This record gives sequence, C-alpha cells and structure tokens, in this order.
Amino acid sequence: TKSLKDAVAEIVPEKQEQLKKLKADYADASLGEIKVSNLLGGMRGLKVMLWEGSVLDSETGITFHGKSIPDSQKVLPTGNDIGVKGSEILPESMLWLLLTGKVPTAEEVKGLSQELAAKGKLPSYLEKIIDSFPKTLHPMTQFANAVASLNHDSKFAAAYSKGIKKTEYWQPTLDDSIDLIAKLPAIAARIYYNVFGRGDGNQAIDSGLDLIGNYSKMIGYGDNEGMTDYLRLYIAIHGDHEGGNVSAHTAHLVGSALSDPYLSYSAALLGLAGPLHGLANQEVLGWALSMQEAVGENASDEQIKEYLWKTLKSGRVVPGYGHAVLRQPDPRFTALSKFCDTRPELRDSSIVQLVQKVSQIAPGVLTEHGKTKNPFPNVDAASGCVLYQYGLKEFTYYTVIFGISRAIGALPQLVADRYLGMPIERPKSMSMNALEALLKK
Ligand code: FCX
Repeated sequence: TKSLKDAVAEIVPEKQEQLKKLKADYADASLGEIKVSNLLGGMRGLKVMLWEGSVLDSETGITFHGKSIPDSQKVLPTGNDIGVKGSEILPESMLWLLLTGKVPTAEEVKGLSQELAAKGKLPSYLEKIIDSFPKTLHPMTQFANAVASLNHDSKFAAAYSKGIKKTEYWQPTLDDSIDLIAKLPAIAARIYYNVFGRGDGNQAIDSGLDLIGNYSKMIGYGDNEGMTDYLRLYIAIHGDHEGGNVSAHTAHLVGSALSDPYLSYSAALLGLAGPLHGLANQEVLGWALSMQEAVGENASDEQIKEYLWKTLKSGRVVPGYGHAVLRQPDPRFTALSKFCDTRPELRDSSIVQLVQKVSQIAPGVLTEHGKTKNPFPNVDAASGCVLYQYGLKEFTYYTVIFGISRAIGALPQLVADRYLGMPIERPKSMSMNALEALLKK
C-alpha cells in the first residue's frame, strides 16, 4: 500500500502548477478593498491567506476539500474499517484527506496508523522535561513547552542547517509533522498522568491500535468504546477550520519564518490556550456546572433564561456561543450532538441534557441581547459535557485534547506552504498617527 508521503509526493507537481497558473493569470486581480474597519477590527473578512485543507462558509460551515462533516462521515474510513472497533471517522483518515485532497482506502489508513504507532514513543529527554513541570502549571503550558522541546530532533532544522534545497523543504517538514502527530497522544497522556494521577504512567503503545485508540488507552479509557469513538470523532472534525483562526494562523505565521513544525505548532498551542479560542471548552463546562448548581437538575426554560441574562449582565460572554465567521449553528456542534443522541449513556445524562437545552434557549437570549453577530452554539458548547459524562472531569485538561486535534489541520498546511514555496508573512501595520496622515491626504 501507498504511504502518506508517497500520496503527498503525487499531488505536489499539480499543486505547484496550479499556483504558477494563479500567479500568471491573476496576480493583479483585486480581492476587495481594505477599510479602516478591517484594520481596527481584527482583519475580519479580508481574504489574505492561502489555506488548502478547508474552507469555512458563514452559512454552511466547514468543508474539507469540498466535503462537509456529514459527507466526510460517509466516506472516510472508521475504526471498523481497519479492524479496531468503532464507527466514527479516524483522525488518520482526516489527516490523509487534508494533506492530499483524496479519500484514503482502509489499507492506507491502517498503514498510517501503524506508522504513527511505531513513531509514538517519547524520547527519554522529553519524558524528563515533562516530569519536571510543576503540577500546578496549566496543562496547555506544559503541552506547548513539550512540543517545542521536540525541535531537538527536527529533521527539517537539521536539513536546513546542512543547506537543503528549497524545493525539498516539504519532505522533512512532512517527516517532522508525522512524527509530531504520532507523539502528541503520549505527550498529552503523560501530562494527564503527572497532573491528575490518572491513566498509564508509561504511555505504552499497542502497535495494533489506531492513534486515538492508543491515546484513549493511555488516559485510562481503553475499555470504553463510547469514549474512544467520541475522541476519534471530536479530534477528526475539530482538526481544521480554515486558516484565519488563532491557532491555525499562528502555526502558518511562525512556520513562514521556516521555524520547524515543532516550534510552529508549539506557538499555535499557546494561541489555542486563550479563553476566546480553544480554552472556551474548559470555560463552557465550568459555566454549565455552575448553572446546574444554581438551577438544579430539572431546570425550567425560564430559569435557564434567567441564568443566561445573569451571565450577560455581569459583563461576561456566554462561552460556547458566537463565532467570528459562522452565522449558523456550528456543524461540528451538530455532529457532536448527534453522537450524544445515539448513545444511551449520553442521552440520559443530566449535564448533556442541560447543555442541549441551553442550545435551544441561548440563541433567543443572545439575539435579544443584541451584541453578538452569531447567537448560535459553536463546537465548544458541546465538547466538554461529553468528556465530563464519560468521567474525564478535569476540565483544565480539555483544551489539550483540542490541541491534539488542531495538529491534523495546521501541520498539513505547513507542508503545503513548503512545497508551494510560500514566503515569510509580513503584513503592513500602521500607527494611528500614520493612518490619520494617510486618510487626510
Ligand atoms: N456572549 C456574549 N457576548 C458575545 C458573545 C457571547 N457568546 N459572542 C460575541 N459577543 C459580543 C462580543 O463580545 C462583542 O462585544 P463588544 O462589541 O462589546 O466587544 C460583540 O458581541 C460582537 O462580537 P462578534 O463580532 O459577534 O464576535 P467576534 O468575532 O468578535 O468574536 C468569539 C467571536 C467566538 C470570540 C465570540 O463570539 C466569543 O467571545 N464567544 C464566546 C467564547 C467562545 O465560545 N469561543 C470559542 C470560539 C470557537 F469555536 C473556537 O475558536 O474554539
């Protein structure tokens, strides 16, 4: 069977040709004007970045090389397809799709799973670094530090210092990316063990298991099919959300300086650790549990409304709601909610039921409040309550799981950046005085 590297090598010439043609035919074509409001408003809506894996439509949500989440669920190989139990998308299948634009066969995914298992063990220097972190250091800070430390063994950094040709950059970038994705579960599991004392302290890897089958086992859920398959689904559909979000953009920006994949992705994780981005899933659960404590288990719609207003009136955001691009309910939220509906252990859970009830009521309250451009739930509204129900109750750890996922989207773009020869990113900034002088001219 074909390796992932062979599959990427196959598409490189056509992608390079496509870029050449775009430059030749359209280099001077306009993609719209830049307004002062764009400069002052976090660059919303400006089409200024190339991102190959996925495109986000404000109404219909994310598509991965043209495939929606339900499309992907129909065609991408699952655990059952490769001989490990489970009916949800394997993150390996999504990684293959994002890197190549092609749907892999079950054999190709199985081969990739085996490659990842073979590369998953942590070097002992890294284990020592992770073990030296104080337990009180936030798991995301530990995660980003550990990922950056792997730059010690970067093939890209080594090849660059030896003078590798620019046309070959993508190959060690892909090697590093696969190596990093292979090691993320063991890094995340070791942090979990050190901070919370749960799971397997040695992060043993079973060569017959898929990436997340192994991760689930390492954090103590190897026998829980529901949790393992949920983790696969969550990690697969959460991987890529086009290029402008903080974590993806950071990986691309830092990578544009030819920092290797470990350094680039470590920077992305630090962006993911912000409460308006990845940390929202930690925030949502804390907020939902406080609501449950305040309103009790069988809260009425009125009680939930009151609680939402209390949050808004105290000047806080309702975590898990709103989005910088989306203007409809997030299809990732919908996919996770559907997963809950198919599983009795989740369907009957009071916290899952509360979160689902809030998702019906909050859009009305947020619309009446009148500030947010999107009153609907985003992915973070649903993700944490499922982990909680399955007994993973340490919510400062939740964003680490998001951090395993985002690598599957951000690293493929880094590979594309290298085979497309993308330049160092360097937008123009303005001071307020310079802006006024320009506008008054
Ligand atoms: N609750 C209350 N107010 C909200 C809100 C919410 N959930 N979402 C947006 N608003 C407010 C904003 O704070 C802003 O107020 P301001 O004018 O006083 O500054 C106003 O509505 C307009 O914001 P809007 O343009 O709709 O949203 P932005 O693009 O600026 O921000 C995020 C998007 C996602 C950051 C925002 O909706 C938010 O803070 N949501 C809550 C946190 C969250 O769930 N983040 C996760 C997002 C995502 F899925 C991810 O990255 O993981």
